[in-house]
Amino acid sequence: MALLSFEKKYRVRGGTLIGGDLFDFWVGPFFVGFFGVTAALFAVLGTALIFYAAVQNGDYNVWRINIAPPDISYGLKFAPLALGGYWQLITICAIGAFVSWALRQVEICRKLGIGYHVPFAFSFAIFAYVALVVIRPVLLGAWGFGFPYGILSHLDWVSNTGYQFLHFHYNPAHMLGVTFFFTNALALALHGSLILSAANPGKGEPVKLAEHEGVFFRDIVGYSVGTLGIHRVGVFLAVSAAFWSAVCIVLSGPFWTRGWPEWWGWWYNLPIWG
Ligand code: 07D
Ligand code: 07D
Ligand code: U10
Repeated sequence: MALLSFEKKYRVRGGTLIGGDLFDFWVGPFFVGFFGVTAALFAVLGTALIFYAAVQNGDYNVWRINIAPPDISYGLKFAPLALGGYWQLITICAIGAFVSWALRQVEICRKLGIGYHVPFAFSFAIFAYVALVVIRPVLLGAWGFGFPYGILSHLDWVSNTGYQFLHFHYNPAHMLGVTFFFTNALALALHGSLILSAANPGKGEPVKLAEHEGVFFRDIVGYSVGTLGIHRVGVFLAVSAAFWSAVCIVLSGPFWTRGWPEWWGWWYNLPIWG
């Protein structure tokens, strides 16, 4: 079915999670929905707050923007706007926008009658963000442990936080996160190149299909995961990367306070060394 006539067929009311017919319509290509409205409101408000707070700080250069969380001394209380309150409001808007976006994906899946795989996967990114700005700060007892909002300043935070644990590469969950990110790139390189090699041949050559793709990998590594399987591998690798990242930062501080190299002491203490 051509895309446009298909759209006409599926663009009918129903399937919303909340509000019934309210906002159950499209604007141009976009489905609106209740969560489209909340996503837009949170995103516009959050972005406006970032720029307003930046101007209050006297930052007119986008690279220098730095909206810092409150000082640790405020604990888990609200801080005055200029002293971290903006960061707190922006965090609320960001979570509101990301969660609305995920729920809007759910509503569209329901309308289309497809699985919830996309919102499931996106929720891992949201989890990683919430781990950084809510879960870890709450466990440590102060919003001040969140990362500052700024292109360069958030890099300073990552570096400083890493060195507080002496050598962050020794964090075992960080190892898993990094390994999954790398494996994810490997899998996408294999998949992208394999599809192009078969489906986009030179001029005059016939297009090849799944059999060729599968046989290539059976010939070279003795196994093909299959055309559906490679997409399962992809989702698994990608969500695992975000999941172990979230774990690695929640462990750092709330559950492990010394340098990460020290964690590996259990290795030297194994009774097998005699
Ligand atoms: C390509 C999809 C498109 C998304 C883009 C990002 C904004 C921010 C904000 C003006 C892959 C849009 C950016 C809306 C504008 C202001 C105040 C996704 C793609 C193009 N980081 N990070 C970047 C965010 C964290 C780290 C770039 C966000 C953690 C390192 C961009 C978050 C840690 C490096 C950015 C977030 C961390 C970066 C490119 C949230 C651990 C880089 C991002 C909400 C995860 C790289 C100058 C990209 C860079 C970079 C955005 C969180 C580490 C500005 C929105 C605290 C080490 N981060 N980041 O392509 O060049 O993502 O930095 O959690 O080297 Mg970051
Ligand atoms: C948090 C982003 C969520 C985004 C959302 C959506 C918008 C809309 C709009 C485009 C998780 C945002 C959307 C804003 C945009 C439009 C229109 C993703 C998030 C919800 N590290 N490290 C990681 C590596 C070192 C340190 C993760 C590598 C050093 C700390 C990953 C190396 C030290 C933290 C990772 C390396 C150090 C991390 C990041 C190499 C510093 C974290 C990915 C090769 C001296 C962070 C949850 C991630 C983390 C994290 C990789 C080195 C410190 C596994 C490859 C040794 C403190 N590092 N790192 O989490 O786990 O994505 O965060 O050296 O906090 Mg590390
Ligand atoms: C394509 C395609 C298509 C097809 C296809 C294919 C592309 C058209 C037609 C072809 C595809 C395939 C054939 C499949 C390709 C496969 C991949 C790309 C990879 C898939 C990979 C997975 C599914 C799994 C990946 C798993 C990962 C990344 C995690 C594995 C983890 C590790 C190896 C550990 C690394 C981490 C370390 C070292 C840190 C260790 C820390 C911990 C584990 C935590 C705690 C630590 C310990 C307890 C460690 C203790 C350590 C000890 C005891 C040391 C001991 C040491 C010893 C040596 C004994 O397009 O369609 O169809 O077919």
